[in-house]
Amino acid sequence: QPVQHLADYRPWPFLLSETRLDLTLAARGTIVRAALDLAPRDPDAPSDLVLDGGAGLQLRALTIDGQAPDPAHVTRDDERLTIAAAALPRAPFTLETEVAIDPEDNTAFEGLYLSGGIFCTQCEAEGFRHITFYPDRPDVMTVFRVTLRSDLPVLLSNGNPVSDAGGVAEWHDHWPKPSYLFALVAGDLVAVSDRFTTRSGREIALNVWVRPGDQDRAGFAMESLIKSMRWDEDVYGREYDLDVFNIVAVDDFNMGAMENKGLNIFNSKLVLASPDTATDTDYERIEAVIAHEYFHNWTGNRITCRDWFQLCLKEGLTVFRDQQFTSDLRSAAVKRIEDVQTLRALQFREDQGPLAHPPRPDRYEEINNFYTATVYEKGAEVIGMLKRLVGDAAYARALDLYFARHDGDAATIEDWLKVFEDATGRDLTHFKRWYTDAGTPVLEMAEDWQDGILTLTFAQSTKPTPGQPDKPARVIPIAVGLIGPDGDEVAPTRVLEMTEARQTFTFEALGARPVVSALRGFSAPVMLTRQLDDATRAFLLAHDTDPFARWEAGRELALSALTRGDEAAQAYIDAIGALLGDEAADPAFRALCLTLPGEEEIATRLAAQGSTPDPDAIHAARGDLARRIALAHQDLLTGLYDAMTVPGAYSPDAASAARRSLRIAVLGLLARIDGGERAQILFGVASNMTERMAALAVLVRLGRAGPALKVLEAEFGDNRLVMDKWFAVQVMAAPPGRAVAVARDLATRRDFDWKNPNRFRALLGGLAGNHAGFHAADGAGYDFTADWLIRMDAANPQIAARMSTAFETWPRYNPDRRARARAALERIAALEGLSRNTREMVSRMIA
Ligand code: BAL
Ligand code: ZN
Repeated sequence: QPVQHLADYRPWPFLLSETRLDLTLAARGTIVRAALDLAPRDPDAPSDLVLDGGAGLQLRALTIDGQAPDPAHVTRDDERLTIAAAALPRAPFTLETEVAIDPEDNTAFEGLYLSGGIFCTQCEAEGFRHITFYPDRPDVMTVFRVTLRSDLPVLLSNGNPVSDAGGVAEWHDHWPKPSYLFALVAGDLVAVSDRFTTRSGREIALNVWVRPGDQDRAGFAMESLIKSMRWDEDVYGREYDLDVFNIVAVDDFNMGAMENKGLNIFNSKLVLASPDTATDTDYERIEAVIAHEYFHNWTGNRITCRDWFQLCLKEGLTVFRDQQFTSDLRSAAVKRIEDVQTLRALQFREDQGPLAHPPRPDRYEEINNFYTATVYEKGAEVIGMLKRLVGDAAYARALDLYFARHDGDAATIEDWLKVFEDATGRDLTHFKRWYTDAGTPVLEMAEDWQDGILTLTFAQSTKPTPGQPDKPARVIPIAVGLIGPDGDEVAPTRVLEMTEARQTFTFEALGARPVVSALRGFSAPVMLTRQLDDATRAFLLAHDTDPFARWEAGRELALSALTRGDEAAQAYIDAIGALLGDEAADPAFRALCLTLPGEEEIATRLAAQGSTPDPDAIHAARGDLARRIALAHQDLLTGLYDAMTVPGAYSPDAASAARRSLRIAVLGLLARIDGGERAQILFGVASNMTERMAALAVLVRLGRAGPALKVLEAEFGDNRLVMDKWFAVQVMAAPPGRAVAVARDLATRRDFDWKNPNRFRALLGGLAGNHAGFHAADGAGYDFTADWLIRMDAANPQIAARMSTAFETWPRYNPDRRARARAALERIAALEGLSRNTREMVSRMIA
């Protein structure tokens, strides 16, 4: 497949009014009969009928209106089937095909496959073409009628059930949809069921389908679904539109979950939770992803994407909506800080390296390589900026217009921006750069104070990214507040709208020089730099009324302590002391302030400043600073550790999770001076997985986790999700010098079922997450990872290609590491038969 270009988009030359599928399921030789009601878009301009579908489809029959076409008019290659225009009627016609496929051999988990005896599908982005010949593109939307034939007890597809008897089930989805939203599931499953009454009084049957025995871990997913349905009605006025909503958990899944119409399929780690097996983070993630997939019903399914370049139209908006949902249900302040941390860890990192691309790319070879932090998380940030610029009321009007105008459409970013223009009268031509330009702008702020007037001068610049050497200025909303010398706010938050490369804003009639609280709420995804002394940062950490800016002040102090030596470290340690004693602050907020920036984040910061990060030095500096904090505040920390116990039975609610998060942050610090005693005790007494895993991570870091690992394995050896954590923590928290050896050892275990994406990610993702371990000076981390990418690529190209991003930062390290990383990447690139997925990723990285 050649490079795809946005500029080459053309509508499909046929209209498709209905798709009928009839599948007789078998591990080998599943028979798929498809009937497509087609008509030429323009009967006077005959066109060949080109259908996607590759070598894996064994074609058994093909007819047009019941007649087999002349074989001379039918051609096939590795990716598609073409019927010449000469063989096609000028009027509406029905194309029928029959193919055989082998789900059992499908280790790529794209199309129809088997996961532990359950037949399931994953069709986004281009999986449907592995099931039958089809116009597998998102702008071809139609209604589906599906018949499933199997002895398995549960047979599910999209839409509403029509009948289910004697091993044959029929489903009808009357909402037109593209093929990527098709799904089927067949298996021995049981449901946790409930009902939801929509605001217009319609009764919806809800089911979360799991393996027999897992029902007691599916209740939280159901609660989350009901909350999501209510929230989308209350906040966006969006009601559910079928009679049933099914969620199915499967163990082998490339992504987190998938929003197929009325039949969401989930990675089991994002459905199953119980206090003894799942952490607070797991619970929060389950709640958010259940919501995310549910919200797609309107932002993604009812309004879909015209082509895959527009992926952020549905993903950015749906991430933005799930972030709002979590903010409303939990702590908005904590959620915002967590989202910024994720953005910086994944998206800023992506923007800084060879894989940088805009939220709406204009070329790709393999679309699966663009399910990225830039499309998802930055896509959401761009919507947050739009909302900030137009205001909440105008945002709500624009969204209502979007749903009214585009329901049933396959839409574009241009359509999206036009509804904002029409709803607000604004011209968003300049703003659109956020969608088309890659890279993270650096925003420099300078202050001037004279005669009661404060002048702020901002200058923005963005480094070149692949294919985009010039970076014109963008529209940047900069939320600013002013704090007086006594700590009181003297000016409420004002959103400055920067549109030029350099721009000045003034604040007048001020009594005394205030301290500027800038980029409040992280009002734009930029890197703010300003000359600020540590005392002023400490002042902001103590007094800023904006929680993000307050946390950010502490973050800057921490980074300064980690990169500038002793004096800066003392300023940070003192400021942390003040925060530890601030009992009015949310414990989760205090935990976020107390957790030092990760090693990867420190490396990203150093690289942005033009330095070469040294992974071992970063690891050592971070450990030293944590030890100094623990020594300086031993009494306060010990008091907090005892005070933050959560009495009673475990509950995953935000307030309880907040206390546990502070206790865990404190545990991590105290372990620097108590030799891991508290962690040892906590691991033994805790009955919830949150505290047990936190304790285990500490013990692994200290090299004394052997007995605890054995205990956990004995207890949960047959629980895949717990064992994934067990694999991951050993590699991620290992002392860097041991990380590769530990990973190598674990990879030889019988239960290292590497074809399972979760297990593979646990081990290889664990190593990639151990910054100094992955970047070991001898290149062992690179070599080990490359070996496994090569092996995985032959089985599951999507997973190999995504994991290859472990290498995306390689150009920022020293020449020796660069040479070793490059050699590992070149070894992959030289491989014959490498997938398109991994080839594209590796060649972009070494371009
Ligand atoms: N559409 C792929 C999975 C998700 O983003 O919801
Ligand atoms: Zn999504």
